[in-house]
Amino acid sequence: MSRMTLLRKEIDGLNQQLLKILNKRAEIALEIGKDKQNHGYPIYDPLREQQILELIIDKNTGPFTDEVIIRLFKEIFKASMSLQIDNLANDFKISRKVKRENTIIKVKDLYVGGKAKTFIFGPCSIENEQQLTDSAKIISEKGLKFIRGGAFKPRTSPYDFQGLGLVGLKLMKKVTDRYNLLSVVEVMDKEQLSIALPYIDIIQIGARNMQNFSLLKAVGKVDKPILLKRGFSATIDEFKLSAEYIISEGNSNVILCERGIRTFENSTRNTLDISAIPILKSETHLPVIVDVSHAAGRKDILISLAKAALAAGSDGIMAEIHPNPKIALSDANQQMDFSEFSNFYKNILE
Ligand SMILES: [Mn+2]
Repeated sequence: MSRMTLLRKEIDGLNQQLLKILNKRAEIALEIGKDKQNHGYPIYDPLREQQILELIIDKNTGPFTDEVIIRLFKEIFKASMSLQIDNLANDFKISRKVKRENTIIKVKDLYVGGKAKTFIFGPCSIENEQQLTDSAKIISEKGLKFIRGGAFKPRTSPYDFQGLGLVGLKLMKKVTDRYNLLSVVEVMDKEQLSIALPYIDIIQIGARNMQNFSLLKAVGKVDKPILLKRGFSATIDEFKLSAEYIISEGNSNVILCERGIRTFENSTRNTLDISAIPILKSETHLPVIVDVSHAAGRKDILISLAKAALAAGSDGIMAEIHPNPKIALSDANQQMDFSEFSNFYKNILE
């Protein structure tokens, strides 16, 4: 055997040892990660890292320089830390690893997240009895069961229409009773939550409140399903953690709603993140639905977006409709009139 072959054999053997040692080290790091979580300590401990590096450098006799050794070990630390973080995330209550089967949410006699797709249509804001009744009527005529409508509106400007509040909630209750529908209504704070609870069926947490953690904790304590919208600047991981906030308080009936994120693109109001759908479906066990209206901010592409969302695995579609969008008090550009709505619904079912 040549000298080269022998040396290479030796390298192969050392690699095997390194591999074993690295994985042994990773296992211990995972144990430490668990302990840290149990005590509420942060995973990353810069002081400890500094001490480890000093110990190592102290023993370094080369030929690698201290700088190279530090770089190599920092890579090992980084890999261990992401392993610890991934491992802890697997223990989350929303995780598919904790619960393999889909969560199917029962809302009265209906199910969200089961075989049947969920369609939620309705006006952006509840404006008056006629507008809401007309909307409920067409929804009901199509055999649909959910209606959306805002009573408290999170408007970008304080001078825009802020919603009818309690009057709107009472209208919603009246209309859903009459047409046997279930309502989805947003609340923006704990006070609105307690006001709205007797009148509505599904509580919506809007994009702007996705990280309102005290509100998330509050809705985690109620026994009605929550439709949680993704914040327009929130990553998928942040979105998942917001759902975890709700579930960790006891309410496991959370519907995730992708509604577009803010990007440099301005042809649409937001950019619908189709990738979020299969990722959320595979990493969590929760139902995922897609709000195409707020993603697009325009009506002409809604059929394509809804079809794409359903093809990507969405459990349902939400969109805004209005008997006369031109005079709508909010989101006038993106709400479909009833003939557009009929065409939209017919097309997405194909
Ligand atoms: Mn709207």
